[in-house]
Amino acid sequence: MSEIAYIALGSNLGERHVYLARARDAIDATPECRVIGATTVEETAPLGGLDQPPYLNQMLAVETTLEPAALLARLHEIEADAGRVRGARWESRTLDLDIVLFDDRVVRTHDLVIPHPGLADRTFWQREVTELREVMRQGAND
Ligand code: PH2
Ligand code: MG
Ligand code: MG
Repeated sequence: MSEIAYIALGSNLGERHVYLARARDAIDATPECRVIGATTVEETAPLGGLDQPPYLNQMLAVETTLEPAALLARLHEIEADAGRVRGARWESRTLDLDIVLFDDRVVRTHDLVIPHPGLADRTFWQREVTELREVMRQGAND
């Protein structure tokens, strides 16, 4: 059975567009994953009160047969391939991949909380989720 995960992409270091493009390709190249929707890439001011460069953000709708924990592990591999160094929380990063939603599942483990707790106060994520749902709803009616 496949489910739809909403994955947020973020980058605020280096060749930001390239990191996002490679991440999209790597997710789609994962045998158990298929990118079925993508929002436009948007530049956003850094959240979190840290003095750091602006982000490029984008959200993907991904059809997957992976369980949430396995999807997270795959996303961590893709982050590592982008040279991501896991430092302090919210430090600037070449690539951040977050699972925002996973169908209607609720997950609360030490490593993973779904829906992502940031969804409540990130208006750009809320807008992106709405955009993707709208596109997929239209696609389903074609
Ligand atoms: N991610 C963070 C911290 N701050 N700000 C923006 N605009 N976009 C992000 O993706 C972002 C952030 C930690 O993951
Ligand atoms: Mg994040
Ligand atoms: Mg993250």
